[in-house]
Amino acid sequence: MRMMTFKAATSTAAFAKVKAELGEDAVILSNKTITEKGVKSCEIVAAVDSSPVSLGGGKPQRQTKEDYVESALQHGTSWQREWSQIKGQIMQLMKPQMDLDLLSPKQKLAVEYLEREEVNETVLTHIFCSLREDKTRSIVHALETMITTQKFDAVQSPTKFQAFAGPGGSGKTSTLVRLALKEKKQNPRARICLVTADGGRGKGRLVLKHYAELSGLAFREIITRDDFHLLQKEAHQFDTILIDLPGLPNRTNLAEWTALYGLAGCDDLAIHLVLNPFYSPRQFERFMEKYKSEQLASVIWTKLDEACTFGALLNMAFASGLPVSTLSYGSGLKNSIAPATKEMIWRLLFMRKLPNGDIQP
Ligand SMILES: Nc1nc2c(ncn2[C@@H]2O[C@H](COP(=O)(O)OP(=O)(O)OP(=O)(O)O)[C@@H](O)[C@H]2O)c(=O)[nH]1
Ligand SMILES: [Mg+2]
Repeated sequence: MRMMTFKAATSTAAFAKVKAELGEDAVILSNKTITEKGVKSCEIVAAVDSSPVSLGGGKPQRQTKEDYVESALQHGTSWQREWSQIKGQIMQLMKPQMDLDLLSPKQKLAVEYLEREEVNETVLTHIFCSLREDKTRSIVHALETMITTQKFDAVQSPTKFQAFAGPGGSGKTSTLVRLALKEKKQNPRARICLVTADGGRGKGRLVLKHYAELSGLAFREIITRDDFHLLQKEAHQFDTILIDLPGLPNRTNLAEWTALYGLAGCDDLAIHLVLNPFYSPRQFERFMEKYKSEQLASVIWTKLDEACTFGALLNMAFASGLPVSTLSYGSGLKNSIAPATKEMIWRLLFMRKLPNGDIQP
């Protein structure tokens, strides 16, 4: 057993060091906040079984380029990739049966349109099957059950903690600030607390602190799990607590992160996934895996004004089953966000019309 102590400004940074040094199999033995010269930081003690990996024992052999390729082919196919290969093969088998001439001309046109809008094959197959049952069925009817919307209403929500997760730069901090300011405007007496868990990254923290001070909102910081426990203790003072999560390091997934900071066991927490429509299909697959969590409550789509197609909204809704709560379509904090409705999503999909009425080229 090899045991090591790691110190960093935040748990995220300390955890990244654990993974880099001890690898994926490291076990966390303790995780606490320490204060040195008045500055709070995180200390993690982690251990890993140090028995030799090589079956042959002795000195590990130097790997050649061929070894790397061989090893990638042998071990790189995680169950995800295998599943996506199987899915691809099923789709290939389905394709000859997906004869669009079996649909009415109007239905065929709609399916072809959605294909151009980058709706993926899984979703198209589902739509095709639904339309084939009834030649008079409209495309909107077929799509109706595939996507749901749910307004983000933090103050009215029975869930006190609302966290925002998503890839780096997707618009988490801006969305949180926009929603907080909107809530405050609608309900000036609402007791709103803004929380940054983005300690290591100066910008998001400063933005939140600035808007909290400007709008008379409370501001807190989570550096380690102790801070989240403290926040839970004072939660009764607030109507809603909005938490800005950091973009997670490459190898860390949301479940690991929430476990590390003590958020995972909190049943008073909803996490909203902030995404942009223009990521590649492979990236979406990766995000599905990285951000998988039972605490996920909705998807927030941002940067709609920078997208050319909107098929991703449908693909994600179908794959995750999550409702869409909010749409954002501008870089400013004002007039750039709207609660999602199905009509807005149909207009995005079929007319490329943003919630403010602008048409995307
Ligand atoms: N065009 C456009 N820009 C947006 C939108 N939402 C956010 N942005 C911009 O995207 C950039 C990143 O936004 P942030 O809110 O800082 O993103 P983040 O996810 O918090 O980023 P990290 O904390 O670094 O992971 C900023 O310049 C925002 O102004 C949007 O809907 N449209
Ligand atoms: Mg941020």
